[in-house]
Amino acid sequence: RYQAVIFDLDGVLCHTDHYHYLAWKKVANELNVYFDEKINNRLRGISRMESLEIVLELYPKQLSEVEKNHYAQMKNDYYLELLQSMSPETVTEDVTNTLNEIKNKDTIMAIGSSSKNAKFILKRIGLIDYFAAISDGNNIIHSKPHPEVFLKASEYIGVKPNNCLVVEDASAGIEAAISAKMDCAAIGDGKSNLSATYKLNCLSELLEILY
Ligand code: B16
Ligand code: MG
Repeated sequence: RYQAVIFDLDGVLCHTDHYHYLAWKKVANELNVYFDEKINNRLRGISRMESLEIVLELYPKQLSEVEKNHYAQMKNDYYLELLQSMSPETVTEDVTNTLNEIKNKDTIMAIGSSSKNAKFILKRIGLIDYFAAISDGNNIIHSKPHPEVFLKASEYIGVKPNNCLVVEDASAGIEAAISAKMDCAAIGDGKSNLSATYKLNCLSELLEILY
């Protein structure tokens, strides 16, 4: 039934979600606002500027657009620094084995990520060649939970939404998949979202759903 799998990136194929946390934590410290893992979970899957708005919820003053851009830039600069430690060796066996199995079965694979750094990360960790198309933060206007990023991915690969399965770690992403009329397998933090079609304890459980 599923002709294609659309993977989210952060929190699914790699653990850049922790780097996002550290980078936002640095910005929060700079602004002297409280920030923890629970707040960070709300940032999963949403865009950089929308994430900043959530970080600023506990900030007493109103920032100008220039100041907001400054903090968003600061976050991304630090995030990019943290990404320097990523390499093909940081990819888990669970991820590599699963992608190889899916490739062998000729199921199409694509990326549906809100990140503007998606291609850079995929190149760094050596996974870019697995994907027939990459839909990311650079080709969308609305970020998750809007379905645009997944609808664009399905358009790029020429597979109808109904025949695509999304893998997500974020509630915003699960909702985006459902609005795109795609089934969704939730992993990690996403498992607590009741709307997901399937729940995965590890990525290779995807193979049981697909074949
Ligand atoms: P960037 P995903 C998302 O990636 C992250 O989960 C989210 O925390 C981040 O704010 C967003 O990308 C934008 O990332 O600042 O690199 O453009 O989970 O959709 O792959
Ligand atoms: Mg994610």
